[in-house]
Amino acid sequence: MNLAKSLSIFESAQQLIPGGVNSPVRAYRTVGGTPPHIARGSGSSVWDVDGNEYVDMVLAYGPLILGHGNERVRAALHAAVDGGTAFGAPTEHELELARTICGRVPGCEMVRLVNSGTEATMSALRLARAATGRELFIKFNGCYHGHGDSFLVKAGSGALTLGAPDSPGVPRGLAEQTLVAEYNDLDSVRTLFDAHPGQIACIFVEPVAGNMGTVPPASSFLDGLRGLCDAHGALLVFDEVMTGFRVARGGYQDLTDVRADLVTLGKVIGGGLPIGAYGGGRELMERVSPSGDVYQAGTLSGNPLAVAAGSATLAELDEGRAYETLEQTGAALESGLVALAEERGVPVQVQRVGSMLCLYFSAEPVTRLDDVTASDREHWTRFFRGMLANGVLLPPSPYEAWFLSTEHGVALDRVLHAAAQALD
Ligand code: HOZ
Repeated sequence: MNLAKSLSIFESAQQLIPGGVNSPVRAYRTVGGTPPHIARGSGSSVWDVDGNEYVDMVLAYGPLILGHGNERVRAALHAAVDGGTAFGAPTEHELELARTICGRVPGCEMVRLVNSGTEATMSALRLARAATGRELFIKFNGCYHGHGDSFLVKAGSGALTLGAPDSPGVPRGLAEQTLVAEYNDLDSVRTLFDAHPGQIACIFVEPVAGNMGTVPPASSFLDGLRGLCDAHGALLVFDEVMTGFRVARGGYQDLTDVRADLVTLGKVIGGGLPIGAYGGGRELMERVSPSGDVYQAGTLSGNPLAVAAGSATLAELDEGRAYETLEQTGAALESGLVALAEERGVPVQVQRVGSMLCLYFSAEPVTRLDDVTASDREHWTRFFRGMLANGVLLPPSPYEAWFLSTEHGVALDRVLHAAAQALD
């Protein structure tokens, strides 16, 4: 595969941008080789600057649920650009997006728009601390909630990929306020509550862990967290930056009876533009400034372009059979991958929730970070390279979820053909 132009850009970029990239895993440090520098995308495909085409399973790490260049999203963006790109003043379109979010996410009576998932989680944590008057909180080993200081403790995603789940630069005093439990292990959560009675503000959890691959919650896990929060006066925060509007119309809460006190969102609600949001019950959200005393602000929050792309994306998802299509494509990919691996006698786990999934080289189901790190990473790297050589772009890390869009049905044969080569 010719990547000459990508290589030349990458070499120059490394002189001006740390590692040559604006987010760490993009640098391909753990998989080796030159990251293809992308020139354009359409539907399920992207093309790099050397003209190579790939089926895109990265999809901007989740936002592009409609694929690249959806017509409705493009039209909404053109109209927004023509009307003005930022005002630092409220707009009617923000209200429309807030109405859509609150109309679909269970328990979300009010929502505040911010600029990224990281901002959403930082703000939700501040709110939870203020509302409970407590400072400690629980997160799970291998979960990732953006790069806010409090969350860079046993973090997943790029931090885990690059071997820095606990980052230097996070003040020790702050990191000590972050308690870490094991995903899918209620006893580890119970132990923390027992050790810190009356001091834990909230539990932050990805209802499907998507930053150590794809790890679904065990059947009683989320319910158990709800019970523990209620018993100890703590809040339950679902980080749905990844799962929100992806796994179902109202996010993961549509797939469970468990209700969170606060939900953080991002990715899909911006349709590929920078956005984040946090929402919850009215009483809690009214603590946010200026209705309340919990300060949080942003020059570009509720940005007209992001709001337009997000509203168009959510409107498009509501038409036709978007979630059924995503489920069918996901199920076909899952069964295809499993069959290919079985034919070759390669032990794999394909773990999937709707249109997010991950393939682990492991004989056993993956339920927590230890299982993830015990899977065969060298085999995964060979597989990644084989997929790339055969025209399929996966996230360059065994700890990131793969994503599908409503446009990926037509690309399934290409993905499975590549997988057959990559597994040989
Ligand atoms: N939340 C994204 C997926 N884990 C992050 C992507 C990135 O680190 O660039």
